[in-house]
Amino acid sequence: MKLAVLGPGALGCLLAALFHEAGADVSLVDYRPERVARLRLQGIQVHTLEGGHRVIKAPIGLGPEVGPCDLTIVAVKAYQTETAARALPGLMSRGGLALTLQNGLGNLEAIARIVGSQRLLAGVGLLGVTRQDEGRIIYAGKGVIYLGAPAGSRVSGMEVAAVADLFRRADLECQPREDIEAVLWEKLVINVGINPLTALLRVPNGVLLQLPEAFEVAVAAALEAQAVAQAAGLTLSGDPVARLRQVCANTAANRSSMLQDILAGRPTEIEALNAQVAARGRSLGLPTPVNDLLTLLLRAAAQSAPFQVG
Ligand code: KPL
Repeated sequence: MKLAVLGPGALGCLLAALFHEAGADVSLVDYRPERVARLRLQGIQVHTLEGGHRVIKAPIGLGPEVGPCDLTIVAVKAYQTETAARALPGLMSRGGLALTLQNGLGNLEAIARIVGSQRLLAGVGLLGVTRQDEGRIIYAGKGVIYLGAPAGSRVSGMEVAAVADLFRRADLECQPREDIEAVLWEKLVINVGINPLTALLRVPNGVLLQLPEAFEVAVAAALEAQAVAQAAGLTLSGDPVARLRQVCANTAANRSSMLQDILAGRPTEIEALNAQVAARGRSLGLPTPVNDLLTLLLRAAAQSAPFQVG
């Protein structure tokens, strides 16, 4: 099976490196020729928390150089999905699959607008991986990847199982799920609580447990998201507040992806997270004042960067 991983961020680099090490026919795909040249030269550098360090020379190329693949994994930030999806028609072979392993909502729809929904897969990754620099990542913790065929997809259970096997051969725990949309929402419920609060307050995830007011806001955002999911007909498992607490504790030292984006001056994924909850709540007649406000604050935080003092 020929694979492409679209996007040389933290997750994209990790997947390309692990698939390559497992002997898969994989290429990391980027759209910037200068970065492709640099990454080819330096390889993907994977660091672990235990001090491990390896350099993996997985093939890296522009979309047209890589050509049609049986499976293309979309691993770009949510705000890049529209642009990245334009490479998919050239990367998906006839009958090829596209799998989004991105945060938030709206990615499936953006990809389906370009290549349709029949050959789409959705996934949720709970891996701890951080981008340190171009092509340099810290693989902080193994975690499970859930995969499934979302609404509108015609991908069969056997095909999902084959993709899950591919991940397992690359030493990645992977479980097929029939309720993948609920799984996407379960992660979203956590992200809409932790990500904006840690980004606004510039604290690691675990600190939210020591700041009662901040945690209260995170809980309120998560509960609104849970209510929207339920109103949309999804059944989410577990208690969202307990899960929020557990994720803050389990990832205590982690800088959330949104905090990393803010610190690096990059756009954030607020539009795929809290803004999606707010928009979907609005269309269901469900008020989401906390998600509305967090969306505005994160947009304002991004706009205020050039004017900040100190
Ligand atoms: O998914 C995450 C993110 O940072 O985007 C969490 C689970 C909050 C871990 O940092």
